[in-house]
Amino acid sequence: MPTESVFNYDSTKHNVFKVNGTLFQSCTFPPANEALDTGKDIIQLKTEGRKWYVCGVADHCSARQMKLVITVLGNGAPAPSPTSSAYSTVSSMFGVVVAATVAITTIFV
Ligand SMILES: [Cu+2]
Repeated sequence: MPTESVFNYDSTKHNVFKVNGTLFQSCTFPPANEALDTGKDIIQLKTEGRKWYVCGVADHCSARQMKLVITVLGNGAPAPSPTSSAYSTVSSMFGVVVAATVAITTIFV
């Protein structure tokens, strides 16, 4: 069941790091060479559970809450975490489209 998330953003202004929950909370980034920076990054959501993503540019993560949690459900369908405080804030910066097998859902519009 192919499920993927597409991050659309201005690659001159932002990037995307996949991080764990601890790094997410503290806005700590992996090495720069692990950044996704094409402006249209496709991320495979193959395992269930929470996935954390942050922008590693300047203080976007800490100051602008440019961070995102995606919760992949057991049936393979991704769902945005409704409890994420980043939800509405990230929305204006990252345009994220999650394409599932049966539906294309736009979150963070
Ligand atoms: Cu950013």
